Amino acid sequence: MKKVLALVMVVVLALSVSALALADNITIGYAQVGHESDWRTANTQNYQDVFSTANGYDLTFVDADNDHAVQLEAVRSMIEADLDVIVIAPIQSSGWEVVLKEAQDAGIPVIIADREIDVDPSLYTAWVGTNTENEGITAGNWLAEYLDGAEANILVIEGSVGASAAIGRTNGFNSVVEANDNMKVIDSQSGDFTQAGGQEVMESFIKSYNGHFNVVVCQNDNEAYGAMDAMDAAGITYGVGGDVILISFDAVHDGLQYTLDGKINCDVECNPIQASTVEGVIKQILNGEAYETSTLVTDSAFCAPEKESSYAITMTQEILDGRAY
Ligand code: GYE
Repeated sequence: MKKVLALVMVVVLALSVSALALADNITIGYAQVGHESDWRTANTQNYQDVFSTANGYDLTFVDADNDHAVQLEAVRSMIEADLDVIVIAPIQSSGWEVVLKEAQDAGIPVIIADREIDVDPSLYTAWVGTNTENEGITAGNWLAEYLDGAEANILVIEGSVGASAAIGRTNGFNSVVEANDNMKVIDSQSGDFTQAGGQEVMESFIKSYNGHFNVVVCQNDNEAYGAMDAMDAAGITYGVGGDVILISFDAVHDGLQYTLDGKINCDVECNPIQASTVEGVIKQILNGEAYETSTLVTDSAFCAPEKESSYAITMTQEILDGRAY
């Protein structure tokens, strides 16, 4: 009997110790956009690795499947659960005032990550992400230099409507187009940052403009994979020596493989590995230290091994081998 009692006591003790350990963990909510792209999958994995139980966190992860209303609801339940910190990768840039005010009233710090939102910055605690307008400018500059004055009739497959990553890349790229008389955007449609969307838009572009375009810009790698499938099916060649110059964004592993192979001419990087930077800011906030209210995750651009560029690094096997995502 005594033995049983001792055992029960040990179990109770062990349970309360682990409950204590859990209670000590920092509770983080991550309201993720969805799973639309390889970039997104890498970003999710990165958050799960960094905000793990072993690292002292309890992560509430919600995949909002590119639905703004679902994402708002996810944030609301995180506020209700009184988490220590909420991180939001906003699907769209507008519509955030009310829920951010609710988080603020509840005293929960909010980090906006990856994309940007159109609100007064006093409504959130900090921002960590990439400069997508600069990415668009880099793509435009790479193209202007590559063309060397030749005519460009450009089709753009944009990212998701209302997403700052799409708005920024469009604005940045268009600013270079406007400054170059030889460059013209003949059409621009959303492929929703997905491979299926990229393929669908490219198929309809081919129907409307076959023979009248020589540049395709896809605002992420997955859209580029879809556009390649559509061009393959229509017998249109692209990349180094092809009918069409193909530009992409993200520079995830497969995108860079295509760049190395000369199928994508230029792939502008957007780094999905942002969780450690976010973690650094969270630690400062929770420790009551001074923290960065805005942290830029920097990235480069890569081009096919055909022609040197002042705006992109020439792709090599070593660069590809060194990629973690
Ligand atoms: O380019 C795309 C993803 O917000 C920067 O979202 C991110 C974009 C990225 O779905 O692949």
